[in-house]
Amino acid sequence: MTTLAPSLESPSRLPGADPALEPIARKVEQGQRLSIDDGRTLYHTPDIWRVLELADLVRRRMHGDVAYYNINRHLNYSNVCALSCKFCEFYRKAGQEGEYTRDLDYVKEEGRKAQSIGATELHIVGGLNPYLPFEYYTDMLRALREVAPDVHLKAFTAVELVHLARIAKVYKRNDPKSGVRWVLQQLKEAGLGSLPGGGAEVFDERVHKEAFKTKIGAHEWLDVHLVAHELGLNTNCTMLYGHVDQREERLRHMEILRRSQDQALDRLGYVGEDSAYIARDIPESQQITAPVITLNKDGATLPSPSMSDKGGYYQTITPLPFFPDGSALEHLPGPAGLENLRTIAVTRLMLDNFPHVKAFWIMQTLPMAQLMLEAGADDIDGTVVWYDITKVGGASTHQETTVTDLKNAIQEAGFTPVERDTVYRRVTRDGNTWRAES
Ligand code: V47
Repeated sequence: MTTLAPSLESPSRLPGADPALEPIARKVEQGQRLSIDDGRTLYHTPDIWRVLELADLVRRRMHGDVAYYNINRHLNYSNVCALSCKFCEFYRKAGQEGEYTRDLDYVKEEGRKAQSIGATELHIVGGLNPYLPFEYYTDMLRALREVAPDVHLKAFTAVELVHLARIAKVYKRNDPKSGVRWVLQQLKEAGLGSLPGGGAEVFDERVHKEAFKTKIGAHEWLDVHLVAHELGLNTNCTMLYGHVDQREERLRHMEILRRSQDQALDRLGYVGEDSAYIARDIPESQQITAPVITLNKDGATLPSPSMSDKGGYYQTITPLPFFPDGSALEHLPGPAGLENLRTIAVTRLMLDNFPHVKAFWIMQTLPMAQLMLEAGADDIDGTVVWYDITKVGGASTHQETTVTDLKNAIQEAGFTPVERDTVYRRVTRDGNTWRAES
């Protein structure tokens, strides 16, 4: 595969070059923040190759020729869920065929396996199971800490954490953050290392009402991540797109996340530029007062390993393409290849203060994830092993790839594979024994 030349000196010579992209290219070259209007142009231009090329430029400026993978395992502890989100094929109701809830013995066995194969991370999520007590979650983390002391526990989406505050009876409608803070403190004490990025979907009232009405909305999702950041936990975020959402709504989702990251980086002492920045097209109630902090310039410092002691920011954005099979939105086609490529590129270009963009190979497929490394992504996630949320192309829950396949895919795309841990420290290993560079 040849590398798209990231030169901005001469505008793209490909047929169909769109002059509307050139002012955007200048901004990208200078590391300036792109507006939602720019995002619209990037999404609608027929010159998709130029969009990919620009995203590649930013990605190489931030990460050179490095592409990350990790050795991880996913653990879905229960698929019983009080919600019935229309895009979801994972959830079951209690008593329904296929429902499961893992007991502590099962969880411990998964932990032991992760520890013994030298995995650096367990990614743990489940449905909002109304029958499990709060102690189930703290016991699960403590048990895992015991049997898998070296494995980072990245667990529970914002949606689960609000549910946990409710079942622990600490959730207050007029002050949701205080209950979530208590929950996160308990979980952190029990061994929680960071939060995955699920449950964000698309931050938009219309989409919320149509596709996941009873789930927490943007405000609460963002509040949970804010509290996590205040407690020094790093978090990830996602964007589930290609169902009832419009591109316009995705761009607003990106803008909201970008401002939330400005706020997190500002708290950590990063120096920003424009303190009077107003996020256009975002309701007043969602405006955040924080300087604009971009990381996509030459010489900008990334929140890096040395920052991991001083965590509290978003590490990664993972755009997730919608898979209709088995969901209540099965009649929709879901996004196809070029839309997925373009969305990764637009995400890289808009989210100028996110260190990493992940092409989650499980949902993108490994061949597409390779292409995405040339279109803005710098991470393809890991070995995964068991994954129950989506089964792309009729896959079973067993969705495993080997380190050799991940490295080959990265190398074939022209990049240098680097194993990382959950907080993006480089990993060196001798078989199953590993060490993260500090
Ligand atoms: O929250 C549910 C999404 C998410 C479908 O943080 C669907 O590193 C597509 O969040 N089609 C779970 N997507 C996955 C997730 C994730 C994955 C990898 C890495 C990280 C990270 C996070 O999957 C859910 C929901 O948004 N989802 N159903 C579907 N039919």
